[in-house]
Amino acid sequence: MTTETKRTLCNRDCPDACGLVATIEDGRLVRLGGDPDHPVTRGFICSRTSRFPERQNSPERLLTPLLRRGGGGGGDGGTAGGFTGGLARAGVLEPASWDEALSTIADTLLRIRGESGPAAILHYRSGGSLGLLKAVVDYFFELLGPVSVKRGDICSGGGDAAQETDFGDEESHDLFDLAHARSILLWGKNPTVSNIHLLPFLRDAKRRGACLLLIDPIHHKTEALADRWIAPRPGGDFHLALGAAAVLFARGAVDPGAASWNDHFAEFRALALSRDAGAWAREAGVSEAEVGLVADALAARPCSIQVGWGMARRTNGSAIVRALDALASVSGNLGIPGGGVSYYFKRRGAYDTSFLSKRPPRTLSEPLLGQELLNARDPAVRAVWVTAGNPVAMLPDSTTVARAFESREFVVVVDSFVTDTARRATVVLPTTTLVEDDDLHGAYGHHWLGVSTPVLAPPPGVLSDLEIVQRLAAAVDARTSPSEKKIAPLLAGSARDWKRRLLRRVEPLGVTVDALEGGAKRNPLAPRVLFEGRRFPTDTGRMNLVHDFPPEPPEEPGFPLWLFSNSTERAQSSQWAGAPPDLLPAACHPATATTAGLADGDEAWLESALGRLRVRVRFDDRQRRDVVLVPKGGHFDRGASANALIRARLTDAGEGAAYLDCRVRLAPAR
Ligand SMILES: Nc1nc2c(c(=O)[nH]1)N[C@H]1C(S)=C(S)[C@@H](COP(=O)(O)OP(=O)(O)OC[C@H]3O[C@@H](n4cnc5c(=O)[nH]c(N)nc54)[C@H](O)[C@@H]3O)O[C@H]1N2
Ligand SMILES: Nc1nc2c(c(=O)[nH]1)N[C@H]1C(S)=C(S)[C@@H](COP(=O)(O)OP(=O)(O)OC[C@H]3O[C@@H](n4cnc5c(=O)[nH]c(N)nc54)[C@H](O)[C@@H]3O)O[C@H]1N2
Ligand code: SF4
Ligand SMILES: [Mo]
Repeated sequence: MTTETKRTLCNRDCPDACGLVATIEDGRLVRLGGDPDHPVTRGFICSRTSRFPERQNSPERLLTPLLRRGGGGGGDGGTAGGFTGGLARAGVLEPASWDEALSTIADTLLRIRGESGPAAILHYRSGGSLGLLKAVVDYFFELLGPVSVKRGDICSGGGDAAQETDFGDEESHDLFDLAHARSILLWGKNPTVSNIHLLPFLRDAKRRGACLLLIDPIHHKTEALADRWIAPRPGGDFHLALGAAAVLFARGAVDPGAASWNDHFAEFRALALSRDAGAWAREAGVSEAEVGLVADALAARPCSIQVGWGMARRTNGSAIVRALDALASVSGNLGIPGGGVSYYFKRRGAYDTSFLSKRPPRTLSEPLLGQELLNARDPAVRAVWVTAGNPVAMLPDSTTVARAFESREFVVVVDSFVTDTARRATVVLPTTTLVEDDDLHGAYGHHWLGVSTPVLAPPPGVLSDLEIVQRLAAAVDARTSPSEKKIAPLLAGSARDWKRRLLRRVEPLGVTVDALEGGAKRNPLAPRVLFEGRRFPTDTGRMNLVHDFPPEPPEEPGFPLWLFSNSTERAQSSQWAGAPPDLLPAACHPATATTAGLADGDEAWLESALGRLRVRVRFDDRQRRDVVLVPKGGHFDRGASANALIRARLTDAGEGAAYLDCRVRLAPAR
């Protein structure tokens, strides 16, 4: 038996971008662990990726292209048992050769482009891998078209827009800068599940005596780490933040220079003082003492506000993040070590993707994709290509998304598994997994850059996204007239060549492919102290304080509970470690369940105005009585995706998806 260990980097949609150590026995992946030499990974990884060998070695892994054949008859209803309902799309997905699959794709995309123009094709790319080389797939579609692409961002659109509006830029304090914080506000953030490499920094801070507050309507494991847990009503954070600002103004604890580096200071002050702390507390669903605790933490400078990515997925979510930005600013916590309001790290900031022209093609709103696909005109969307995404399970109003995919003339899905989305495709192309990945990475939770290098060669018949578009480009070129510009030469190059090209900006600073192959390097362009001197890249050079009330989501009579569909340690979005639960677990306060006539362990209906799902009730007496919690990322065809209940609605800015403004009720399943 031969055993070897190899290093690579995790490409998953996760803030941590861990260094990985893979153990290979006789060509088979048997273990994945953390790289002890990576400064943030520190030798440990999450449970979902340590269980990745099961996924890598799964018999369900897709190893050959699939092509839908047989137009007549009903839909195939999926390729395995256990699925609810059939598909509207006729025919069956059957194995095909790459030549046949790529010829079919080239012929069809060129025909649709010729008949309806390139905008009739949509390229939808999501976060299955966050590798920077996926930009080459974008490049292919730009050269073929430009085709239609998505607009907005379901993940962080609301928060991104907030920080760009306030600061003129979006970046976070260095992770290691937390060592200077005297207090830390974990605001809508659950690092125990979704950002585990923040935990050692939080524990260090606690050992130094820093105070840690957790602000989240949901009880979760991170509470064990916090000095206090404050549970506002869902979406009540704008009021909580303004309440804390009111306390700071009333105490005279606002930074005396704040008026000089903030625009709209007077308006913000007037807004904060439009109520007293007690009134703000009532509207936020917390006690006045809790508002005081938040103000105390901010006044104990330096205070670092760590903002979760999930919280802004509300119709007032962008305004909430703006209120936190404002709090950090007026309390004097910007531009100093240990302070800041950290949301997103600029993970692409070091890389040069200027080969993309940024020509604006036709765009469709990502959070509204189902309706947008069904309604687009001049031209209608006839073909969709999906890279690294599972929109049928993961986008809101997934029933409409499913219908939209089933009714497109031509759908290509590139994935390593037959997902809810792939099941609706006309062609499915098998691609590499995270241990076969060959790419370049940044992180949205720290400043370290790295490369993934295949620890295993992909199985025969499996190609990377890069190889797929390179081969498809050749097939397209062979079919276009000699006078038409050829695409393939522009996409040529190995993964390593493309890494080098993307590293052009930081190469002179010592960040080369070779260097990254030796271990992660800090992004040399990332500042040590953000907004030093309190200068901001806005038009005025000053920070822009929020001063308007955000909209409140409409009430939905008959649906008294708020549905949370939060990250779970058992899954990476729709990719489960091990089998997904047969029945979606729904956690709620015992009183909430008994009011609906339900006992612990009962099967129940979870109903929204959009539809219903069968769930299993789990009592949790630490939760608020107005919430129900299910995991993010269940399977749509198994009747286990929360997104079948969630309306497709935009956040107040940034075209994010307001997943969390979902009102539901529980009812006995009879
Ligand atoms: N294990 C695991 N880790 C993941 C992922 C995964 O699927 N599984 N997904 C990855 C991805 S794509 C992303 S974007 C990140 C997401 O990372 P997070 O932002 O940490 O994830 P969420 O669980 O969506 O939300 C975080 C917390 O925000 C809270 N929250 C919701 N609404 C409110 C509110 O109104 N006020 C307050 N104060 N808090 C609120 C939720 O209750 C939750 O505890 O995680 C990444 N990491
Ligand atoms: N209800 C609810 N819904 C949510 C959220 C929520 O909190 N609640 N969170 C939202 C958020 S934050 C996000 S980011 C989205 C995530 O939504 P998606 O990005 O669609 O996430 P995944 O389910 O991980 O699907 C990614 C797919 O990519 C495939 N893949 C992996 N690596 C590669 C690769 O190298 N190439 C290709 N071609 N495919 C690959 C995987 O097998 C997987 O099927 O979900 C959103 N949906
Ligand atoms: S998913 Fe996140 S925590 Fe898990 S190994 Fe990958 S980067 Fe690390
Ligand atoms: Mo995300």
